[in-house]
Amino acid sequence: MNKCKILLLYTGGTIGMIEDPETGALLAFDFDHLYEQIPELARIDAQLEAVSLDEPIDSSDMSPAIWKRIANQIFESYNDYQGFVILHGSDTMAYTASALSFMLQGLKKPVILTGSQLPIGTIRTDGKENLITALEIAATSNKEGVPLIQEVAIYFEYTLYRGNRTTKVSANAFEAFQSPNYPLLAEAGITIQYNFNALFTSDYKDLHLNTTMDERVALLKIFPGFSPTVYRELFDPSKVKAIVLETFGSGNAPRDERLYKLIEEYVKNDGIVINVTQCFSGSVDQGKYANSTMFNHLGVISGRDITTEAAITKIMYLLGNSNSISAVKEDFRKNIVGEIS
Ligand code: ASN
Repeated sequence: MNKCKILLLYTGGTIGMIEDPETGALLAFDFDHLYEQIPELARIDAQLEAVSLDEPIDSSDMSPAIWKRIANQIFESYNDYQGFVILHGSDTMAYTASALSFMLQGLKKPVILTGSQLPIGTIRTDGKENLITALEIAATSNKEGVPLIQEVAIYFEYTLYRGNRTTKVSANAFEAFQSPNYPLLAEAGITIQYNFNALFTSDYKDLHLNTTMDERVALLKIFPGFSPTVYRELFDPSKVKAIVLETFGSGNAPRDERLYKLIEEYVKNDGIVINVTQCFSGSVDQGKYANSTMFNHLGVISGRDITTEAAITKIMYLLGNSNSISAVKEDFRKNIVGEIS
């Protein structure tokens, strides 16, 4: 029987890093190093092919330009593989997973990001298990040969998450990710238990590629003592097309006349403001408290239970693909790829 083919894309991250002998700092290393460290890869029940970014990066250097390269690579080789595994640093993995979910719509095959907290060469590395199980999940199909996972997902520490619902929660723990507002897609124990009801399936017949992202977006976190005048420059729609505002609790902000006026003027001139919560879990509910009713009057869009990572990449994607501000606003409210309830 023919083994299924999986494409492994190596972008960098701790998984492939080694210590600089002079400074002790971790540096991204080339892909051969990774292969040498995991001889088990040769025993995986799938035919593995690998490609690497020309220069592997710490994921802190991730950018929309690299998202575009990754998405193009998957789109161009889509028919040749049963699934795709992306090795990626954990720091910005949730952003990349979110961005790819918007760029590649209509997936009928898995795109699974994984990485590690400890380099693959270290004895207690989490990288081996993460990579081997991610590959196994990417190679899994049902009795009819249809891939089980048909979306962008993150596999980390025995757990498979919807990519655009995840957030990095720990810089140290092996359990680096969580998906606070959406159930787990699968858990790996002795067997891999899939949560079939939680898996995404697209209505599209074919894969659609849209890689244009508008980077003229900003992220602003409210805090007690927040002084709106400090941010006056930011509320300039000729420079900043959209602002994701991280507010308190269910979407509340100080009842400050200066903030009200800034947003009012900005929205009147076609700026878009999206309200997301600073809380780890739960949802924005504009109008629940008096301190959020102003957002409804101002035409601020409720991000409901979307993650900040998904909100940023979704608005970049929508602005990149439409010139109509009203269409962008309308589309932001919609659930496009399972990113919002
Ligand atoms: N700095 C690393 C990265 O994101 C962290 C990691 O992969 N654990 O590339």
